[in-house]
Amino acid sequence: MPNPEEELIGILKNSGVDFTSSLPCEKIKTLLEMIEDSFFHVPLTREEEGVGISAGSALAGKMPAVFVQSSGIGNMINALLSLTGFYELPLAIFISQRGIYNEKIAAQVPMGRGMPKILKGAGISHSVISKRDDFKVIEKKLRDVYKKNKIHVFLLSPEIWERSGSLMQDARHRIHPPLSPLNKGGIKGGSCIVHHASTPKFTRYEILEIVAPYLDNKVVVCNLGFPAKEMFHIKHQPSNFYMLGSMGMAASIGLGISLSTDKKVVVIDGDGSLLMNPGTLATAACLFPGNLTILAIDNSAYGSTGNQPTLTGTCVDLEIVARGFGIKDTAKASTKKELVDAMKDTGKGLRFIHALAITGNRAVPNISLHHLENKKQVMRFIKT
Ligand SMILES: Cc1ncc(C[n+]2csc(CCOP(=O)(O)OP(=O)(O)O)c2C)c(N)n1
Repeated sequence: MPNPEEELIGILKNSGVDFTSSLPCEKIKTLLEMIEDSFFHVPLTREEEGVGISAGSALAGKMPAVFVQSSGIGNMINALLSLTGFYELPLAIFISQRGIYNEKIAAQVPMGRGMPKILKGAGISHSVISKRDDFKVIEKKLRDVYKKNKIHVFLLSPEIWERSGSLMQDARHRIHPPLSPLNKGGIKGGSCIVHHASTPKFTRYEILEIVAPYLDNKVVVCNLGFPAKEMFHIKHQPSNFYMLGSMGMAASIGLGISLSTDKKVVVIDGDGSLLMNPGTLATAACLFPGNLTILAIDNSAYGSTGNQPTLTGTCVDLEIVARGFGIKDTAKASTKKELVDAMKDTGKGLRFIHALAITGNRAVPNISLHHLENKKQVMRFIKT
């Protein structure tokens, strides 16, 4: 008997799906690797982008399917209703539904559990796929999607993959370029390799250890996933704000804080997250807070969900992006000295530090501080 990932891919192929896109969720990392190997596939920077790209592909006669996690639906709704739905284009959306089964991240619960009601409110039809038996409905629904030009959401429970043991496997670490041979020259991934003067030596954890002494007495916004967990492990202080959800918002949260207090603010961001919301760099450049440092730890991967590559490994230089958006004080750092030199100047104006990292997460425990207690501590620090 094929494993559930193989079975699902077979169903998609039989149904004529020929254009896929995704943004990683840890619970479907094995499925995503297999999708990438089996179909034309676009790696996304934000889920909403997948709606636009899929609409374009459908306009060109393709049969698109997008794979995201439940929180990503929050990033898609407007485009889904005013583009895909409004123009009556087909789109199958496979959602890794969080917050319903063995969920370890409390921030996943509100969006994950709210999914059926949110979809109902938006007038988007959905099917609950909580076990393999439920796969039967997928083929029939896909027929409707592509024949009648409908949007249909499949809510996939993590239970499906856990039963097959695939959740236990660690995702292979893919080397760039991430684009599969099935993309047949449609995307020229290899033509825009970013060349950095020096190659990174440190993991995110090691970078955090180096910069930790420079975070004293500063508000530190820690990006969700491993950055927050590793920071908590290395140096917890009451002024650290640990994100548990809201991917892409780290720099925006830091900007909001820096515009509202004289305290120095450091944002620990990630390349995948910054690519999801790069416009916030323009807002920061324009408002020019005198106390904000954005430390972008660029491991060229969605490290927290299994090291799926991001486009900073092929096309994008985040320091140039920051400069292009108008941030003048930028630095690139891949050695200890470069990191320390860059961190010494934090708190003087608006600064963007592009720290190059190698992939790898440290096996640290979850954050033991309750998120409301975390908020209270940070607010107290800012107030004093
Ligand atoms: C809207 C949304 N989409 C996807 C996810 C799943 N997710 C959590 S952390 C993460 C990776 C973040 O990557 P990056 O910003 O590069 O930081 P790294 O983990 O590599 O340090 C992803 C994709 C999410 N939490 N929210």
